[in-house]
Amino acid sequence: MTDHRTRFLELALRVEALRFGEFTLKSGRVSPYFFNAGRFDSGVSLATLAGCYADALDATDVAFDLLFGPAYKGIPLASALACEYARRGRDLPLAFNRKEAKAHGEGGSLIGAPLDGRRVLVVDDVITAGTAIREALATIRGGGGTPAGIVIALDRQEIAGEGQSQSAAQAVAAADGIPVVAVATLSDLLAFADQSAALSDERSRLQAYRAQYGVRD
Ligand code: OMP
Repeated sequence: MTDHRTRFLELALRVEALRFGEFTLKSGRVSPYFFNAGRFDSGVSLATLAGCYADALDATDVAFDLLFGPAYKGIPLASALACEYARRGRDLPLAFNRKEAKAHGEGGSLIGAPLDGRRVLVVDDVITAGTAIREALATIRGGGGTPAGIVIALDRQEIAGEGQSQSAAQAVAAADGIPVVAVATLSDLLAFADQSAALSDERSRLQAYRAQYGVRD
């Protein structure tokens, strides 16, 4: 497993962004694990996470010239990634949205650098069925930007619905021609769990969940 995956999974477990138990997801599925990006709640944990995003992106040839963080959880993630790129010598424009459109002041739902004519990278936390990501793509197109890629911390590698063979991330990539880059996937988590005595109890529950809702990669 490449280094940024291991660093990310170790960090996520340490700050309890990755937890095991019984969780009802937005899709209604009951999952034996949950990823809560809100737990990256300090400067060091966010900066370390941003380094993992940047390393995952560096391993691809996705080209972009603006970072977009969808409200709410994408906002600190995209901001931290912009700071990480600045540290690496690249000053990227940054934008995000608010969920409630504002009629007064500057108005509208987009904040930050203008999206017009820009190749936009969506920076978000997790993909399950792809609903949140599709909303972000629509927001970017509505603002005149061209979605050029999506980066997430965790790809849960789940099919969007019954009878489908692609994961939600694969479906978005195929339908929109937009590459999805994940720092880590459920497969990576399973490989990590194989090497970790502390996660030995979780392994079979994760495998059973993947057998029901997941795709093979
Ligand atoms: P989809 O819109 O189905 O892709 O699910 C992504 C969203 O689900 C995230 O933006 C979260 O609101 C939430 N979520 C998590 O945060 N962590 C998980 O491990 C799973 C979910 C989820 O509900 O599927």
